[in-house]
Amino acid sequence: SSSSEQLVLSTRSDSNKVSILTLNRPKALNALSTPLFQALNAELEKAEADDSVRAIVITGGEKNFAAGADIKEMKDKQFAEAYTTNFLGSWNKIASIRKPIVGAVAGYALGGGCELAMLCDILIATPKSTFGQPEITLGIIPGMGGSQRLTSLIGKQKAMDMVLTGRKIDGITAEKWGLVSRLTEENQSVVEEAVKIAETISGFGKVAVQAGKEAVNASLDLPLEQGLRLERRLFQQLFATQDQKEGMAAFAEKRKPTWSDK
Ligand code: CO8
Repeated sequence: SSSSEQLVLSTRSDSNKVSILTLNRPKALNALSTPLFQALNAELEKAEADDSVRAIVITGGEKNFAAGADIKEMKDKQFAEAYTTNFLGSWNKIASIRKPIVGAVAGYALGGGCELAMLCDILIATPKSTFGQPEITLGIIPGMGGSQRLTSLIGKQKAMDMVLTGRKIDGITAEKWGLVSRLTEENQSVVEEAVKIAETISGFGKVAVQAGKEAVNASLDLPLEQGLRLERRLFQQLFATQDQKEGMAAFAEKRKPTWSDK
């Protein structure tokens, strides 16, 4: 099929190390239909399995990230069907990817779009982008982590404000509140900035990068003492890697390290 029919476009950065996945339903503002999410999951699995891929960028391009779950698809859904087919259950796939994921948000990141953005490990947005959880205006609530991840990112009072009033915030506010890692400057491409960050990560040793992601994510699930124990174990284990020897030798010898990913 031609690329215009593909719901998720898959390209590579110049170095070939970054897999760039672009949501491609521009006419529906990248509304997240089940087929779109199946396509995204398939591309994520491919990127995870491909040794040449060191980091992943998820974006909707320079116009819109995603205006939410596909309302037209959900409109007539019944409880029994939603429950027995585990509607939205597969949307958790992205949380199991071990390679780092950088999200690039321009335009709307609403509802499921905001939740997809929060599932990225690092998030770049334009100052004018729009984040929100407007589900309440549709008679529902967030269904893909919006009530949980949003609260851990921005705190209860602000999360309640967004979830119960449907309040939308711009990228500048989202960055201030901790929902976004970095904002683009005027005239910068949000996708290019995200790829640059993914390239930076791609330049480090694979084992340490995976351990860093695992350790930070553990803090969201574990009580502090268990999280610290997991961090210490991972830290100690990294002394069994060649990359630790190389990284510290290179520092001592005032040269650039050459990572072996071992
Ligand atoms: N679903 C389906 N179609 C959509 C969606 C959507 N979420 N958002 C926009 N579209 C469609 C519009 O229907 C329209 O199609 P058409 O041209 O055929 O009429 C086209 O995209 C362009 O949209 P608009 O004409 O509305 O564009 P505007 O610039 O006037 O407005 C807005 C942009 C403000 C973003 C507006 O489109 C809007 O309010 N969209 C809905 C936002 C929303 O409520 N999102 C939350 C959805 S619920 C949700 O995500 C639940 C999450 C549950 C778990 C996660 C699952 C993914």
